[in-house]
Amino acid sequence: MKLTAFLSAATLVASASTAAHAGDSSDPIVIPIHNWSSQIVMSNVVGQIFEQMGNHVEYVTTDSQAVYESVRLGDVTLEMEVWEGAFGASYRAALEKGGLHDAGDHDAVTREDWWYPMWTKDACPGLPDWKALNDCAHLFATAETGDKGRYLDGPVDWLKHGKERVEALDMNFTVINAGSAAALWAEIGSAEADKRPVVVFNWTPNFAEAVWPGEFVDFPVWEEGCDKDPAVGPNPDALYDCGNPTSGYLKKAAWDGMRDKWPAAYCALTNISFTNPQIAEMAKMVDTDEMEPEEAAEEWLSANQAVVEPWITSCKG
Ligand code: TMO
Repeated sequence: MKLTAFLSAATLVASASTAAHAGDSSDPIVIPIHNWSSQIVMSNVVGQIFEQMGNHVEYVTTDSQAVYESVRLGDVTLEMEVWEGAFGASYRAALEKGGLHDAGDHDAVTREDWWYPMWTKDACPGLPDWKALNDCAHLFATAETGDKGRYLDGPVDWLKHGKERVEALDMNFTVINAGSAAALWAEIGSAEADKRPVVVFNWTPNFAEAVWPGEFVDFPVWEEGCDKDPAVGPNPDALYDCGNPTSGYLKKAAWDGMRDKWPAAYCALTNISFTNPQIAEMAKMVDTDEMEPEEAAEEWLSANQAVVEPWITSCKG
């Protein structure tokens, strides 16, 4: 295996030892898996790094909002993708209660919001302004939404507050939640043949930007407190009357106990940082190339040895 060759070449695995890092517990590090591809691949990449360091790893599929409570309680050890737009509120709520902490930012800058493939703009040239979108709502009407436009939001656990935003800004749209990320790509794909205008939830970094050129809708600029204080944002009586942050963070979060229980793995976690292109590539391997996430993670690791090595060499327990 290329990965094994790399790791032994880098002398990351102590010769005949199964526990290369004597300081780390032999209990499994519990890594949560959610319902979008980059998170699944990245979590497997990090799990495989930990295993090569001599740790045991267990993956659990969890709700992407409830996970912050699980990390806080130590039932889950970490979270690799804390997206500011989707999860900032749940993450902050857990931080306030105590038990988890910020394990550092990825290099990546993120955005999650209403998005359209570029052909949509031909039919609605005032885009990306949200008021222009609203004036074009009839272009997005379907049998399901009557005379309102259809906005296909993400799965409910990403909690985009799409319905609240539509109300707060008095928009002529009906918000429909997709059952899965795949339903979003199917919606864009089926609109492509006849260049039908569509507006769906999307994010960056993601594989989609390499497949369908497009733009995010510009909503009233995000201000801190827009989800907590009605006075923040253009509608003085409503929450969620702002877009999501346009240059959001992507954080790692860790259970407070991780530092003492698995010090070497924790050290590596704090060093790990993925870029926008790396994350888009991880998503592409699954969503475009149709690889299994574990396999994508192995391939990503073997192709990125030089990236990974500095994250772990300083962390040999
Ligand atoms: C949480 N997500 C990256 C899918 O917006």
